[in-house]
Amino acid sequence: MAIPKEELLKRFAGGQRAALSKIITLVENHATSFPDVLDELYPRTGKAYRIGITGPPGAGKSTLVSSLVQTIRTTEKTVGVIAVDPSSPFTGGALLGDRIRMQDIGTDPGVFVRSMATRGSLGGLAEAAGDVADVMDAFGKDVVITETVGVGQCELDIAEACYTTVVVIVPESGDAVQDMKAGLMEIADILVINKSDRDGAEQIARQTRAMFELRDERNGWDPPVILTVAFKGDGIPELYGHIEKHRQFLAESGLLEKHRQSNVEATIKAIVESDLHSKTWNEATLDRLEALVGDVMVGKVTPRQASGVILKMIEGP
Ligand SMILES: Nc1nc2c(ncn2[C@@H]2O[C@H](COP(=O)(O)OP(=O)(O)OP(=O)(O)O)[C@@H](O)[C@H]2O)c(=O)[nH]1
Ligand SMILES: [Mg+2]
Repeated sequence: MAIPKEELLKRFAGGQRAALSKIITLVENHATSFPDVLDELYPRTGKAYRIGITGPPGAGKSTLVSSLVQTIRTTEKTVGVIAVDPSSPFTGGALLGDRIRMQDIGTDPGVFVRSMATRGSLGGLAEAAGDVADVMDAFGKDVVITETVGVGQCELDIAEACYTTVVVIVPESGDAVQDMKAGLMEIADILVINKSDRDGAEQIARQTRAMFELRDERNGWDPPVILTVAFKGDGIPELYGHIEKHRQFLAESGLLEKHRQSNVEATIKAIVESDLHSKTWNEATLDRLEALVGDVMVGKVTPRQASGVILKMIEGP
């Protein structure tokens, strides 16, 4: 690392954006210093309110986030944004493009935006997204918004690790509502029908409200359904109002504390699992694996017997 860790942490504590950016990179790349750095920062986390925004590709999530950030900024709160594996670049049209309303957030010192690509073998995407959110939290962001494309379980998990999950769909999903992946609807604390300047928005709103009425209330919270036109900012203050209401609901019912606890549990498990994984596969076990594959192929051992051999190697004598 070019800058010594102590100096980097000092700059981070002093509110320097470059240090924030650098630490996120360390964390993302699993640099050797990253567990230390995260441990140093951990006591400073726990203050940021975490909002997850998820939905199908191209639903207008980034545009909505830009607009939401502007609404939040009118309250002087600072915001961190994490865009996980966006199919279109967050810093492109939606953020800095020709939409006058969107222009400010890219240069606003109270806003920090970071895109994260899918991680290869370095560890779980969910774990990394959680770590980056922790870093922004420790930096002092009042709100951290994570945008994920809600198509995979991992992305849904990331969204649900946030305190308030906003699911964004579009009128075109209308016919698909019945067989809409249950997962997406299940995790919604707030449902947004974006692009409601298009036909069918009211209809899908009615359908989804009916769906929500049929199912059991989630711990006493009824997910509101809101119509928005993200690039005009229509419906965004209303959305923020519902996010605040949900936050209040969680705090007063004690569910926020429970949510935090289950996030801590998930984090500990994820670290244990990823450490076990990296301890398992070293040069010796990988060599043995290759040999065992051959043995299985010629019928000398079964896959289960082969895995027993590997497990014995790890457990030691
Ligand atoms: N008509 C209409 N178009 C919108 C609205 N909101 C966003 N869009 C457009 O939809 C397109 C996709 O917007 P994005 O904000 O990039 O969508 P996204 O969901 O973040 O996309 P991915 O991150 O790639 O999944 C852009 O061309 C936006 O300008 C809206 O309310 N109405
Ligand atoms: Mg996006």
